[in-house]
Amino acid sequence: MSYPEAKQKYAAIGVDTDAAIRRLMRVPVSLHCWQGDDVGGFDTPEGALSGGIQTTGNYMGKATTPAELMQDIDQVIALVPGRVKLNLHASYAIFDEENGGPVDRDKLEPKHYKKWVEFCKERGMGCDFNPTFFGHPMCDPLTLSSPNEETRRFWVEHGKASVRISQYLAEELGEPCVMNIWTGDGYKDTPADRIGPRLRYKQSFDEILDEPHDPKKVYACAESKVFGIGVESYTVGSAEWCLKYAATRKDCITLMDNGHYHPTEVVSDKISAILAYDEHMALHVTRGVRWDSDHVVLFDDETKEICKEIVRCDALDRVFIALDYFDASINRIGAWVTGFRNLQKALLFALLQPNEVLKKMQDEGDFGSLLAFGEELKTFPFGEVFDEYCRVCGKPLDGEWYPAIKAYEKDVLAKRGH
Ligand code: RNT
Ligand code: ZN
Repeated sequence: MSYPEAKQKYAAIGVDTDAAIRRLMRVPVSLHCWQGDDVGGFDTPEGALSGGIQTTGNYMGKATTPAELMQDIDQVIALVPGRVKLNLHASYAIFDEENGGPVDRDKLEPKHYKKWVEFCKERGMGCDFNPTFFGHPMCDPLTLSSPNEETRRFWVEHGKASVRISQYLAEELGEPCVMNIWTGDGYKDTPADRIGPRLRYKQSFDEILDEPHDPKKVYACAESKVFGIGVESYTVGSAEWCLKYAATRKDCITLMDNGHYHPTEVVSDKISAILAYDEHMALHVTRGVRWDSDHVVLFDDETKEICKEIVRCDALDRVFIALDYFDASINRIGAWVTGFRNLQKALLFALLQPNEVLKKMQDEGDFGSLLAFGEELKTFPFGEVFDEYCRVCGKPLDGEWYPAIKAYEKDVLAKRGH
């Protein structure tokens, strides 16, 4: 089937495929820099990840310098359709002689991200930011909820520095910066005091967000989690804590990571609940597999359902979409591109649903038709429309891009010697 034929099939059910393609081209999706180097960063000597997250695998050619990571990100950008925004962690600070050399996380400044700003400007991208509350000797193991005041202060200062850096990124790049606060604070075993850490966490968040900033430029988020590896029994920033915290402040929104809930809970069902109250929310799109919350995103039912919800709520401008996964067991760039393309597919698929017709069936109580039609929509000629989307974006179609990954592996990754 050709694209014009597919277009006609969709037109027959009232869906304009060209309009869907045009709409999707304007939706920014935040590309997480941390898939390129197993969440390593550049600001501390290589050590174990902490905070309940872990990468597994040791595939060749991981990026170990800013130049390598930038080169890899360019390779990803070359192979994905859609509008890319960069997502940085504070640990990706670039220190050099020009900016005075290394500083600790509580002393980070905008100048340590100047090279990233240049990188984004050259590519016409915005940039999101994340303070990094893990993989550092000052995790005791708690950070913002630590009973040790010296530890807590260090991390609050890191948070405040991150607000200033986020404001700088937004101003330099002319696109809002989503600044996400996630920590792995919690305990392996049942704690004796659950409220103490949560009260200190609240105080720390308040101190960080009281750092002057423009909430139309910096969208601060609180990301919750249910448990992490080594942090199985208690998480300070639980779902309830983060929802309630975001509700207390006009300058904080909810970030939901779909790998951070109980196995039968779905984020797709939570989006409309948040949007009924809040103008904005943010997502980390990922895939949970048993204990791991960070497998490569697939074009699977839940990813589709999340995207359908964003579209059906007419909220493509209200929900900040970011990716969050890290797989070190396969070609990292192939993993990055696969997940990004799958999210683009899910968004396009959502934009190609005859949502008004389906809604009418629901409102009229015609659930038999809704079920039958919903199933038929799954076998519409979606692949042709996705091909056309890639063509319009000037990017390789499915079936055309993996050879570039193989060539890059041979020409670049294999020569890195690790
Ligand atoms: C961890 C959280 C968090 C991190 C990134 C690196 O469980 O999902 O968002 O993955 O900040
Ligand atoms: Zn996340």
